[in-house]
Amino acid sequence: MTHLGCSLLSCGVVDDRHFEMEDYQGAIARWCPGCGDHSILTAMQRLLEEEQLKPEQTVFVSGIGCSSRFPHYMKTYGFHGLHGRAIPAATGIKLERPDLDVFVTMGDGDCCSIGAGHWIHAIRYNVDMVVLLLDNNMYGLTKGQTSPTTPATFPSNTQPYGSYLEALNPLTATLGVTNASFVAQTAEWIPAHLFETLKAAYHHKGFAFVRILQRCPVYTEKIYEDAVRQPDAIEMLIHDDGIHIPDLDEIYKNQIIHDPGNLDEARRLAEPFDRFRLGIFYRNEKRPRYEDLRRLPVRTAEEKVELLNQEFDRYAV
Ligand SMILES: Cc1ncc(C[n+]2csc(CCOP(=O)(O)OP(=O)(O)O)c2C)c(N)n1
Repeated sequence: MTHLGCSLLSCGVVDDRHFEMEDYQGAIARWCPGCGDHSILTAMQRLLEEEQLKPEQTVFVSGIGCSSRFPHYMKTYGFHGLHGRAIPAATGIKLERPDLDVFVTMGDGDCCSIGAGHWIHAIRYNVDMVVLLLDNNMYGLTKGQTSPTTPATFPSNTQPYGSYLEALNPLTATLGVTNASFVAQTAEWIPAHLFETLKAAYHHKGFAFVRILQRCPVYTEKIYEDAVRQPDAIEMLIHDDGIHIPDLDEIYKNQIIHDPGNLDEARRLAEPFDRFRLGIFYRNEKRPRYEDLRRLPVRTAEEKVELLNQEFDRYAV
């Protein structure tokens, strides 16, 4: 850590810390070689460095899964909780400590299966946090069971003759929920796009949902194989209010101009299509946030203790 810029902490002490990328690096990641989670971790550490987020003011929250090991690999606060329960934990943290930057990482099983109820309601609550769906289309940690986002006919341990159902679409699902405020899709093998998407999500005030297409080299290698090799398999949504990286124009020639303020068009573009569409589908900063709407009386610590004691007295025998 070097000491460059200066800012005044609320207590009057000068905070002249400048954070380098290694200041955000936690334990050595134990993901498989070739796992897309490595690239997402690096992009996130780059983001924290660029934004100079204070490690003690930053929290990563996860459920259970390979992707949910994320908090261990960040040198910030972290909470590695229960399968499917990352969002309620993160919501509690943010409501109690609105001064913290809260990030959530979930796998597709974690978010779209066991955690689906929390996911849907959290979109409506629109509490300010960055929520990343690391979508490898399979239960990775438990070794290859069909998840809600497994493509139809793709084989797994639980459906060896191929997944019976059409995959759930996390983009249309999110965009369909009342009060959705930010929905984006990116891919971990396009680091520049991944980084810009994370940055846009971080700057959004509200529930910023990002689905990251993520390679699992063990169970779902085939799913994104063509898309990684053939830039033609990608279609970029570009706009002045969205993401446009001129350096990628030469590689990703399929582009569509999409205004992220247009919800109907966002829903249309999120429908299944023969290419993977990447970019910001929808962004609306005017959507109400639960933390701004809930009306809680401001009480001193003494008043809280007094109220607690009154409650205890009610149950005294
Ligand atoms: C209540 C509960 N049910 C089931 C499990 C077993 N389990 C652990 S991780 C996991 C799925 C992980 O898949 P995903 O969320 O897609 O994340 P990935 O490992 O692919 O990153 C399951 C079913 C558990 N830990 N807790």
